[in-house]
Amino acid sequence: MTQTADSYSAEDIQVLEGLEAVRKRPGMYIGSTGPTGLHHLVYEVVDNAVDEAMAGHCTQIEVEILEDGACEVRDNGRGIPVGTHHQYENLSAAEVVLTVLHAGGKFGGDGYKVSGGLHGVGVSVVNALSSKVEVEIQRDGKLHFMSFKDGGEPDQKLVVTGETSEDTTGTTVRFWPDIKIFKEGIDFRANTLLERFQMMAFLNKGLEITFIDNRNTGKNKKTSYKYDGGIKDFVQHVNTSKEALFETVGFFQDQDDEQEVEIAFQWNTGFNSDGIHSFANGISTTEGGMHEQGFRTALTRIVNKYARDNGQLNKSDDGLQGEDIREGLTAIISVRLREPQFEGQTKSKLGNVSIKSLVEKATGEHLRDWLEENPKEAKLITQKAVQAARARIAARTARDATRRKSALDGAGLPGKLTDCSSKDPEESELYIVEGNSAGGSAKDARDPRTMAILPIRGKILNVERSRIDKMLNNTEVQALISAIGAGFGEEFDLEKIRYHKIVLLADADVDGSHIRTLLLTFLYRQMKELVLNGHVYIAQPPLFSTEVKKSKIYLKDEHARELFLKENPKHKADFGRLKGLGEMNADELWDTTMDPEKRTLLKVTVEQASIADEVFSKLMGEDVESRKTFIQTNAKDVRFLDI
Ligand code: 0RA
Repeated sequence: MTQTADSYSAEDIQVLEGLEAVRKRPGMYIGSTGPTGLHHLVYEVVDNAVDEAMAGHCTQIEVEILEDGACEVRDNGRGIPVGTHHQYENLSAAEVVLTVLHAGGKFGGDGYKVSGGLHGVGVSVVNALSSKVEVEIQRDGKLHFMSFKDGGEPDQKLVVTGETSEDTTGTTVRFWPDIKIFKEGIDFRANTLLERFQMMAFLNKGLEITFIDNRNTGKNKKTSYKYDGGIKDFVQHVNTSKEALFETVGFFQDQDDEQEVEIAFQWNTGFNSDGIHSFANGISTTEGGMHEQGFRTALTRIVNKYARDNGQLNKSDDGLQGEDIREGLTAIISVRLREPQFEGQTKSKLGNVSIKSLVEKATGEHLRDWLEENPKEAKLITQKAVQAARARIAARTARDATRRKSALDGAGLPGKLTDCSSKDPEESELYIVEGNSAGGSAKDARDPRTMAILPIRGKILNVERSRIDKMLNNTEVQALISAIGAGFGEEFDLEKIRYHKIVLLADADVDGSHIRTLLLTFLYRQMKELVLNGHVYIAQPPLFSTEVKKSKIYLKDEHARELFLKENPKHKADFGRLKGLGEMNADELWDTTMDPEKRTLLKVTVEQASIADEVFSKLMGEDVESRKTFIQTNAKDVRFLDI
């Protein structure tokens, strides 16, 4: 017999009021009701399954996007408990997990090995923000089912629907995000999800996460991640498209009563000195924090000591600086702790002081031992750091020269820049335009009050493959730095940016996309905060043009062309494919691409900095083959872009 929810008890009502609060202010629980918030729903359910894995009860998680756009998450964990809940006599524990805020998986009390962090809001939040939720539980030799509708109203109370073997356990949660809440759309983006699942698989050694996309766009596409080497594999992955300085990936771990740390590291021959990626309870800490500080401090001390003890630094030599030692370093720091404090602008900086001492002590001891045990690698590391120190000193000279030079250029602005008249960065936009002729049109087209134009000629220098001293000699790079006005590298100061929107405007062809990636790489490597804080955009010039009654009209993309054909079935005139921005005059460029009322700009976001790191290296690094393959297979889909 099935029991239907035909009468509400006082408890039911209380529960529904809780979920109603979530529907009233979704932002408070999932950050936003845009794409980011939408994807949080998936993470929330998957995080619960990962908790099961961390507690040693789950080895496989499968996420499937169904044809109708629903998301299904299956795991082989213990299954959500099905018995009566001790506090709510009218409800099963499973119903409590799905309908009571913060009831999550947290009533097990498994010490600090429970996650939480940003996404620990509970599956009930997913229920509150979905138009329908179905849950299947395998536990105690039985199959159970329950469902909810309209943001958590019980549709079908928990019932036994069949039998299963005693030792088969697991949970399936299927949910349909509510379009009334996610007004911008309820379309999951496969790459966003994949990046996160891959990261989770790296951070949870041996856990297999499979993603299946059954929508038209990705018909039955299946991707699995499973890493038996955990974060050692993560380091290897980030370094795939770089040239490793040596084969070995170093690894150590340590813990005290309250917290634990794992670190994997390897150097590559590149020049990037922020290849440290850190995580706390499986959440990416892009702004760093105490765990990173502890690691950096110990790293600098230990490598300096090793270099002195082994004669690579003489008594009279200056010490190696942290950045010298970090040049070419890829390291993953993963910590787990009881109550992570997330601070900073994007709440992605770990504030717990206690973790600093653990990481510093662990790195001090284990890295010292590792260097002693791996003398060949240790020598390569110290030699590279010594060279980096020399380059740093050369760069300082070059930088001073750049500063003097820009001081001579009037207000320090590059001659090629056509600035806007507004001095308010918040409303000011910098268009970086490929080529002088397109630059000319953009200049005529712009709103001179708020839009500045900087034409960039040819290919700017590939920053992934040159040290900073060489980069600074490049005039295009100099112009970019001084136009934006906030410095670069470690000295970059977000407060000083002269424009809140930096818009890349390049042709929709292969050359254009190359330029765009070069610019993105430059901005990501040298002005990371600009990217992380959402100031970088990509303009979308139309792809097609056609004529209607002798007047030219432009169509944004294939979709727009199809729509147009549907509405104008008699249209037989050709569709020209626009090759360059130069084909449009100033009015057309304004109408189609720059007018804030009509344009679409893609905001560049980096979902997972560590994965982006690998992608950038693939695009820009030493390994020509992997770059070619990547550009060929991803030419149209610029990754880590979100609208
Ligand atoms: C509450 C308690 C326990 C597990 C879970 C919830 C749980 C929740 C989800 C959500 C998706 N998959 C899940 N798997 C488990 C602990 C179970 C026990 O103590 O036996």
